[in-house]
Amino acid sequence: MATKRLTMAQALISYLSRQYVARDGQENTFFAGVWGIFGHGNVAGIGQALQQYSKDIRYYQSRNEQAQVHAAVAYAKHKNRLQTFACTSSIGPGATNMLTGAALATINRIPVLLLPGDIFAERTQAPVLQQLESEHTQDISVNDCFKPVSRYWDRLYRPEQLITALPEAMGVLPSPAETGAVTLSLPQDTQTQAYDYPAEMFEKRVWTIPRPRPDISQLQRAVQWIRESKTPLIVAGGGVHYSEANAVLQSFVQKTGIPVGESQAGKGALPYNEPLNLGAVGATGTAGANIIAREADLIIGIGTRYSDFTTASKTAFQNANVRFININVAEFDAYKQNALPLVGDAKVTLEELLVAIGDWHTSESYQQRCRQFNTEWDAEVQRIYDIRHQPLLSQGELIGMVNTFSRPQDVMVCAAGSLPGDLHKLWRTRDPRGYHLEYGYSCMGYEIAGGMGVAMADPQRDVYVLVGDGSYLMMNSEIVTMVQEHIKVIIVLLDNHGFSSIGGLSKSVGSDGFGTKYRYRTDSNQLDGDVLPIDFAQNCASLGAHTIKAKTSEEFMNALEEACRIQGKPVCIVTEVDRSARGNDYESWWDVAVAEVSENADVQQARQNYEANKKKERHFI
Ligand SMILES: Cc1ncc(C[n+]2csc(CCOP(=O)(O)OP(=O)(O)O)c2C)c(N)n1
Ligand SMILES: [Mg+2]
Repeated sequence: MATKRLTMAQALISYLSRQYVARDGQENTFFAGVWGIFGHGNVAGIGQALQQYSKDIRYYQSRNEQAQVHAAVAYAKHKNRLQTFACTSSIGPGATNMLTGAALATINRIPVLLLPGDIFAERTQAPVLQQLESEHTQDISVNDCFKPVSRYWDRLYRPEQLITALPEAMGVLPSPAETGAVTLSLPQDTQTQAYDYPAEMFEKRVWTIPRPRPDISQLQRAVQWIRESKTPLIVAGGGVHYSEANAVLQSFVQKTGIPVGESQAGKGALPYNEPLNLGAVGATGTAGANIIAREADLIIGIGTRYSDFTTASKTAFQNANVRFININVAEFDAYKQNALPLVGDAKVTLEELLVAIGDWHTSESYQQRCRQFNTEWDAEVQRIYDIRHQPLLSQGELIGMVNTFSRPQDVMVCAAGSLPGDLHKLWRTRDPRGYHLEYGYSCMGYEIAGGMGVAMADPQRDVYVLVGDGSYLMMNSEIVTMVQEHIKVIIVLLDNHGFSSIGGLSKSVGSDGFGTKYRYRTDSNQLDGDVLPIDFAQNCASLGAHTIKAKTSEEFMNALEEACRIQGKPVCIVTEVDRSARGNDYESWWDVAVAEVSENADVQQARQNYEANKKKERHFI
């Protein structure tokens, strides 16, 4: 057997550069590169290997290990999971900085390979700098924290363990059903140890991504259920995008007359102006989608994991006889809501259903009602887009300006705060890739790093990152990486002096926005003084971004024009928005538990409302 003598890190990097995936006959490298920050836990191992193989696989330097995972995940999400990055870190804090990113990847079902450095396998030196010691075992490090947030986890004490670990990791990463974060924990000494690896390990390997089809008898039953239904509704989730099922979904909807509600991950499954697209469904849904969901006798979930936002905390589906059919490549999700599970790829399953269903369609009156909802909703969106709030802009009109200004193919990126709820309802998605919301983990700080990942994945499109002041402050450092890499995104920073979203939530639970404003502490010992003097424009300019301040709608539109002319570096438009000019909820509810006892009358009232709403929560057993 031919062998190649390499360090474990060299073997790993060399192997990664030769992994490909193929779907529908289209082939590409699976790893677009390796993100990393070096420390003593990876500089001599992975760092040396990356330098040696820099012609085969590109190294990218980030400012923060969490941010690099966000960038990788955003990249992979935009690529419909067909390509991602590996992320390397040192041991200790560098490694644990990636934990949040790992959880985000796994929750959103997005592939990313994490390579945290680990303490010496040899142990002679222990405790090393940044080592967490345990009195009970030496077989533990902070990297064990990755176990619950990874789909696959391993620690490689010996270089030859790579030979069996890597195929297992690759069995998970490109798998539509299994994917998420994969963590290979790499002790710093093991990374540098040499071994005679089998040469065939370094040959090009293509992993075919299957399109599994559902069980035929389940499919026939599903057809029967659909034919029996009078008021069915499709709930489109992220799986529609990942499977690239948009076109077949559109044919399915047009042929069967079944309307669609979209989850955050599923938004853009259909264009906003497809007549039977009711838009956002659930806690942040449109009136039409939520009314139809409430009455529907059949829900067809496609690629959705039924988060509480999608189901309005299990209150969205109130028809006593409602049944569920779930099309999902992951068995775990397919069985949710006590559904008839069609375990399979969304695209081919819809193709099969389309044939099997024949000429059946919903009644003209039902379709007419749904089309009416679509039209009425668009008028509501326009009303909000047209608001000219004084003296500060409202968030809704700002979303309207970005939407109207951007081209259909451009991408809007967001993750946390009050923006996601407004965007879910108000963003007119014209292209399946146009709406990028990380709402599985809704992680403050994802926005800018994520926007960079999307821009790297698709340089033909302009990327608009919509970010609140809170999220911006939590993680803005990848602006520097974009400057370094000549990457452009347009960051629209909405300054409302703190957490408008949680402030509103706090009010709704009777707590008056406590702790959610960016204000000075005063003699009353509360954070109720003047607003903090944060100069966001100077802040992003200091990192190297082209920065524009805008106050009025006219200034904001001019700023967008100016932003379009800038090339090869990030642009940041800083604008103040009115914290109190918030969007409405439409026919929906979200379960946030309220204090059962309190001396505060507002809390008592909130609790009463809470208990009344909670009665609508349903089990589907
Ligand atoms: C990492 C992280 N910490 C805390 C939260 C809880 N949280 C959700 S939104 C939010 C406030 C966001 O503030 P900002 O970005 O200014 O947006 P705004 O609410 O003002 O629209 C907080 C603290 C979160 N989603 N992510
Ligand atoms: Mg804010």
